[in-house]
Amino acid sequence: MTAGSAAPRPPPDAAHAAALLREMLRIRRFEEKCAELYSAARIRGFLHLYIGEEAVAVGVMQALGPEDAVVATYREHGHALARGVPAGPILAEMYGKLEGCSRGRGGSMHLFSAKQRFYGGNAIVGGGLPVAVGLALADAMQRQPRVTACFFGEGAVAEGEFHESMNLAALWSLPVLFCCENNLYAMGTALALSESESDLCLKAASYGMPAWPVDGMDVLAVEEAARRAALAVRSGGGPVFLELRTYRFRAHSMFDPQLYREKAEVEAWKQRDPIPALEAALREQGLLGDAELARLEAEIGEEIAGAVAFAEAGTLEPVSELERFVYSERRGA
Ligand SMILES: Cc1ncc(C[n+]2csc(CCOP(=O)(O)OP(=O)(O)O)c2C)c(N)n1
Ligand SMILES: [Mg+2]
Repeated sequence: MTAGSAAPRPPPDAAHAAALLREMLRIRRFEEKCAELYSAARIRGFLHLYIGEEAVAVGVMQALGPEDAVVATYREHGHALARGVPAGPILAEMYGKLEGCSRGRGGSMHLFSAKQRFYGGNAIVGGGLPVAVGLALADAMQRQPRVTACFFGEGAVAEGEFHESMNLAALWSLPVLFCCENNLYAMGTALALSESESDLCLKAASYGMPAWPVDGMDVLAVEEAARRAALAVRSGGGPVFLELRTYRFRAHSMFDPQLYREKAEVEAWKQRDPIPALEAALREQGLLGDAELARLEAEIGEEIAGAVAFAEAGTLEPVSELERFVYSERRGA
């Protein structure tokens, strides 16, 4: 797969397109700050950045309502933000603080928020798929017209859990929207080097499920496909598989010399960066100017500064609490 052409399409609705731009920029600036805080050793452990892939999470979230559920991977800061988990508790989680959305016990890879029906943050490759199928089974049994959106990387297709989950979801016609983020690499392994069949939609089709490839660098295309897919899933048509073709601009994690890909390839994909592409489309239509963009950046900067202050001011769990949650607690105790 090549980076393809950079041809931003005219936005259909200016206010909505501006909201999409804002969401993608929030994620980009938030993660740039995370990288900085990681270098300063304020954040420790693993950190996987989503930079370059923002259009996928932002586009898909447009098709979901608060009643729906989201399951993601360890590269999930953008999904959590776009789903409405506040930036402060996300950052506090990365700091290992009690005020974090998982009480500081999960870190970057285990963001969780029941209020937003955000079920992780799953560090095990493919581990989120059976969780999503279980959530969808519960919804189907309760006859709730809900959708569970399950994000995972193309590396997950090598896992047994992927096949088991796809099979059961299709067999039982469960309301899962499978969102495969195909960024071409699983750590340093290119898809074509690990799969005998690298057409991911064909794999999904083998389970009898509708499957479409989508330009994951075009937020409007992602939203359109996700809306169509979510409608089909919600109306009882069973699962749908989207292959979202995207690219991560940064390393796999903070430790990765990136010897497995050419700099020219990275540069070619950066030409398709979804944020400047949408900015350019809005500018071309006279819907965005320097002043609006500066205001947007200032608002986002303020939100992020607030999140940093929140995380910095947070507390570390006392050692006496460390054994809590090893076993479930009696309710009301
Ligand atoms: C079951 C399992 N095997 C191996 C790993 C180590 N590992 C972490 S990330 C990763 C690559 C996954 O790539 P992909 O699914 O394409 O997601 P991406 O990182 O590209 O978003 C691997 C092999 C793991 N976390 N879980
Ligand atoms: Mg990948």
